[in-house]
Amino acid sequence: MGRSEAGKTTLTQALKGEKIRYEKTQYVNYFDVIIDTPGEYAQTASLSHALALYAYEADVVGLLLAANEPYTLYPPCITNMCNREVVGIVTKIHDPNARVERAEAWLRRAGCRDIFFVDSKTGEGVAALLEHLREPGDVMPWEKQDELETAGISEEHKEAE
Ligand SMILES: Nc1nc2c(ncn2[C@@H]2O[C@H](COP(=O)(O)OP(=O)(O)OP(=O)(O)O)[C@@H](O)[C@H]2O)c(=O)[nH]1
Ligand SMILES: [Mg+2]
Repeated sequence: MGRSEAGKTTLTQALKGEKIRYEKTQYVNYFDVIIDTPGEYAQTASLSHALALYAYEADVVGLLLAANEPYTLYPPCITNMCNREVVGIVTKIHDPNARVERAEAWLRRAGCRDIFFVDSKTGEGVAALLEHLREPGDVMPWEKQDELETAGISEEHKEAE
């Protein structure tokens, strides 16, 4: 969750290894394991209650903050409202107006202990986030090739089958 333009949908695409394309979020989207919410839910009091409900459907809640945001929506210690793990995610870290340390400080003040720094367009930092979210048995995209090679199967070989 996070305000509109914070980069929630773009990060969702990056986590799924998809081509990045702009798509305004108009309603809550359930991808297989990711719940992407519209920024308006975080910005509008009457809609914000929905975020509390969706948080309870998640194992991990990500509070997104773009590094170029001029102010924060997150009040101090807001993570205490939620009995799920809450991680902070700073996006747009290379924006010309990025103030990464300030964004990090805002997320720390909100109560996030683990904070990730990403540029979803280049993919920087996305692997660290995936690693954090990894569950036993998950195979990361970059491990797939190693696994096939260990098993003596090359990617071309597999495709030819
Ligand atoms: N360079 C860069 N651009 C980003 C990054 N994240 C998002 N953007 C751009 O910022 C714009 C808004 O990103 P979205 O992912 O649509 O933002 P959102 O949080 O889903 O916004 P809503 O759906 O309105 O709530 C798009 O043009 C993205 O390409 C990032 O990490 N780096
Ligand atoms: Mg969106």
